[in-house]
Amino acid sequence: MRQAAPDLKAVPEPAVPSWKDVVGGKAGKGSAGSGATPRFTTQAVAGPRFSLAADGDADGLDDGFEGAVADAFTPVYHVSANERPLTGFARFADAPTQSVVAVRSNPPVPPTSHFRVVPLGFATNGAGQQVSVLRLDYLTLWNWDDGLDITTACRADLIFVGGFIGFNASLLLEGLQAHAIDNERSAALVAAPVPAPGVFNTDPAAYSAYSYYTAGHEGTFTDTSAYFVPSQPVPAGGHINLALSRAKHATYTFNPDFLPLLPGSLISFAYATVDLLWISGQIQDPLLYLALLALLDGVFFACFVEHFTEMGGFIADPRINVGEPGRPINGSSFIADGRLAPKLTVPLW
Ligand SMILES: [Ca+2]
Ligand SMILES: [Ca+2]
Repeated sequence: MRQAAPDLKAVPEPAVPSWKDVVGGKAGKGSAGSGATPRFTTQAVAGPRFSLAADGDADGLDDGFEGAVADAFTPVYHVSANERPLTGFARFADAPTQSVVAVRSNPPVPPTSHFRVVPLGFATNGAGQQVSVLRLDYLTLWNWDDGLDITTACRADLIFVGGFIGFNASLLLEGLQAHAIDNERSAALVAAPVPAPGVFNTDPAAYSAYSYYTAGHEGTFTDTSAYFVPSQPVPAGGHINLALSRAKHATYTFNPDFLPLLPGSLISFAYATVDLLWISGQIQDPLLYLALLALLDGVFFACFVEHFTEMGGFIADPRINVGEPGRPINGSSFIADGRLAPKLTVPLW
C-alpha cells in the first residue's frame, strides 16, 4: 500500500523539556543533530561592565552579575565565509519594532551579541543540592536572511520531484525564501549551588551549563532546532562553539555544510514512492528508475542543504544586555518586535 505524503503545512511542535528535570539529570542526554560532540573553548571573557547594584530590567538580578554570567558562557561563533557584502549583524533603534541603524558586515565578525539573562527559580541537581537556575539567551540578530542558496536547476528538480511523487514543492520553497530581519539564537540553561536555602547564587563562576538550545529554521517545516545536554555540566568559562550557516544563519553545534534540510519523513517518502512505482511495474525502464533515484539524491543531499565555510571562531563584541520583555535596557526597546518577542517569552526548558 502506498504511504501517505507527509503534511508539509504541519510545522513540528518542539517538545519543551522541564528545566527542573534537566538540572536534576532526569531529562535525556545526548548530542544534537549530527551526533558529533560539540567543542568547547575554555577562556576568560571580560569587557566593560555596568555598575553593580543596578537592576535596570527589574528581574531581581544585578545587571553587573548578568553581564558577567553571560560572558562566562558566551558562545564562540563560527560565522560562515562568503556572506553577501551587506548582510551582517544588526543594531537597532530604541523603538518597539526592529529598525536597523547599523550593520557589522563584510566580514560580519566579530559578531554582535544581544543577550538576556533571566532567573527561572530553584531546582535540585543530580547530587541532591539545591541550585539557582538561569536561562541565558544569546541572540544573533541579522539584518537580512538571504534565502537558501540553491540554483534554478535545483528548484526545477524539486518541483519535478514534487509533481511526480505528490507533494507541494512551493510550500517548501516558501519557507526558505529571503527576507529582511533574521532573528537567530541559541540559549543555555545554567545553575549553581545556593549559598543558603532559597537564596540565588550571585557568583558567576559558580554556574555550570546543563543544556544548550540552538535554533535553526524555527517555525518552518525544515526546523533543525536542537538541544544538546552535556554528559557533565560545563563549568563557567567553557564556551560552546557554534556554527552559523551561510545566508540562512541557522545555528549548529557542528559544521553543518551539506546538512540536508528537507525532513527525513519527506526524504523516506520520496524514495519509498519511487521504489513502489518500480516494484509495482508502473516504472518499467530501469534507466528511468535509476535516473529518478539520482534526481532524489541531488535534490535532498546536494540542493536542499546548508552551506558553511569555516573562517575561525570569534567571541562576540559588543555583547549587549537587552533586559527583559517589558523592561528593556541599553536602548533595546526593539525586543518588543512581534518577530522577536516570542523568542524571549516562550519557554525553552
Ligand atoms: Ca537585572
Ligand atoms: Ca535580565
